[in-house]
Amino acid sequence: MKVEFFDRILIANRGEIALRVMRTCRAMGICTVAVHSDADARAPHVRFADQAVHIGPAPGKDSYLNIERIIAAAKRTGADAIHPGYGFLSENGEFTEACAAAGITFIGPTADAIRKMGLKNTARRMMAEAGVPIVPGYDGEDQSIETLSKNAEAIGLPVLIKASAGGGGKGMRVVRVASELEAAIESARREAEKAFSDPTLLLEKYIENSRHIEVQILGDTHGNLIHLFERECSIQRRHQKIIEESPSPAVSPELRKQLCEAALTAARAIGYTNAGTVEFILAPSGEFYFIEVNTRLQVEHPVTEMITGIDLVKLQIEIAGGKPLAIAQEDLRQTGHAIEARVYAEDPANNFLPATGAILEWRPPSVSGVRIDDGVDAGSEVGIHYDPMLAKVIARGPDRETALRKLLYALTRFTMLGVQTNREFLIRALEHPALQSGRYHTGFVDEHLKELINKKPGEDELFAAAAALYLHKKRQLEAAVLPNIAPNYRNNPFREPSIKLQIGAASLEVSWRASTGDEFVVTCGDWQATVRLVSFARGSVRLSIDGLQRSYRIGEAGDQIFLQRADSTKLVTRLPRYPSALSSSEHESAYAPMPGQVLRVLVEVGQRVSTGDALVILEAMKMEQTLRASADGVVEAVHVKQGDVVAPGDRLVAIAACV
Ligand code: MV4
Repeated sequence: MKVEFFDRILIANRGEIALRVMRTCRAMGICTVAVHSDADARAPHVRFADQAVHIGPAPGKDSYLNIERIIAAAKRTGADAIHPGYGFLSENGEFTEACAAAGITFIGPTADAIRKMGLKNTARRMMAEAGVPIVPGYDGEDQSIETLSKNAEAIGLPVLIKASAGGGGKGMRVVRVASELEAAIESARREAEKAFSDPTLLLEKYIENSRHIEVQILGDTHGNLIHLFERECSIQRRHQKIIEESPSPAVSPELRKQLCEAALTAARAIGYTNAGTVEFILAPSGEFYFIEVNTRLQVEHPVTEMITGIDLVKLQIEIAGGKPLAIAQEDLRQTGHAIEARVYAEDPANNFLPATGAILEWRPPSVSGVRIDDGVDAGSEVGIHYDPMLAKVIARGPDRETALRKLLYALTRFTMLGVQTNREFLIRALEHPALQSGRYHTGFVDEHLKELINKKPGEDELFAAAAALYLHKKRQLEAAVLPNIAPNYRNNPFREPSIKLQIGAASLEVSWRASTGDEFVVTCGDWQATVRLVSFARGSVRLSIDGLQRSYRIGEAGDQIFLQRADSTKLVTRLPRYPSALSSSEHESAYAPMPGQVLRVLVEVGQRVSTGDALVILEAMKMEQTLRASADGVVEAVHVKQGDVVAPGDRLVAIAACV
């Protein structure tokens, strides 16, 4: 028997989606080829693949976006098809054509479909013609300021200006007052030209408080077309989705029929093949409108897989191989409920600034009904070159409440240490009454931001106590095994041991007194508690603090100690117990850690300072940041004054040794 199907597929992507595609290839008995940049030589997707090809330096444009290198890698390894994942080259018509020219099958829609849907004005016109509801607006060729202004007035404010070639919110402007219209058009036009080399704009009535709902579609090359129901994606921040679910709490069976029918009409109008998504916005009135088509497998596709039991990647591969769809619309059911949360390396309290660093520990939990698609491992470096999404956690249940509870539980049990993530932010979002009720819209994150990032009071002391007792116990055990290692330890057995720690802007001194066995009386400022060390292992402690027993996972990197509890994570830094004064030739400086403005200068030249003393208060990323002395000494120079705007790395205060 001649096997005509693919023998080997190259995955032109990285991270979780490369792994996810490879798992299906493996299940189908198809060999996999990974590609990787310098930064990813030992990445999980590279290790999982049967073969891997190095394609260039870390920046995306030199590696994962380099069409020539990827085609060459496919030829070299004899891959007969390429799966692009999402992002990178997944919606690039030129790449699709380059695959065809090289005799390699592109697993996705045609170059024609990608190009037509990549231009929002073309897509809008096609949909209008096909009878799919579109938002009142203007998508004409005449781009003169007069015509655009006239049309904006006719549509009525508020108006949303969109870049035709746009994506990710680039070139988008909401205009609420007529006097700002012209300036907004000009600036959107400049941004579109710069980002997409295409200044074409379109105008739409801006729908306030809308929900973002999309329908998954699949078409084969034999004219069969199906939908796989909707996904609700309204929990986003700056066009980055965070939480997605299906079914949408806002969609009735009647509305679902209309949405899915509209999506099929859209797909038919394009002659769509392979997997795609038709996006709609749902107005508070219950009316819905087409906004765009995504011509790729989407990040949130597992939500659909969990409620339909369908492997979308398997069907993508079969469709690309020319097979007719093996399932009919009547065979598909939306069973139960699924919710996905995206774990990003970022700091929500710092304007969601991407976080970087080495992952010390990474332990996805095993919870029935919960799927975790991750792309990193302990030892992975999270850098600046790629998308900061580390993992997706997707939970399924017979109903929404069960799915939500399982997702929350999985997030509380997911150990991730070493790099700041949005884990706690996700937990708070999922616990929020507005999300739990299902009555939310795309303004959810902005509206509730304060509640979602607020720190719980009194937690620092608990974490400081956990860190201190962990270090104490570790030192004690090491001293018992190797008495030479800590010669100073217990140099005075009657003195109360203590340790200085920094958590955020606070420096805390934790001291403890052993009573019996592993029971301690711990003091930290005004806080005092009886703490029992229930168990101790490398990387974790279980403590009973005034009778409440909980586990803390712990990762150490030099003086930095990362601690994680079910619903909270802290970075604790060890400070020298007796801060050493600078020697006469040494200098220390405080530098601006990020762009900001000087709110207050707290020291003057000649003033003596001790380690940890506040020097300057900056307002950066809308937060106050206190910069502190890193050594004992004398202020030698103050380089800034109140109101100054500073850039990252600018020197603020210099400290010299005391003489
Ligand atoms: C809209 C809209 C309201 N009215 N169009 C289009 C691209 C997608 N990423 C967001 N899009 C929207 N298009 C009209 N006519 C609302 C959104 C939208 C949105 C807009 C601003 C800020 C956040 C948003 C989140 C989801 C959807």
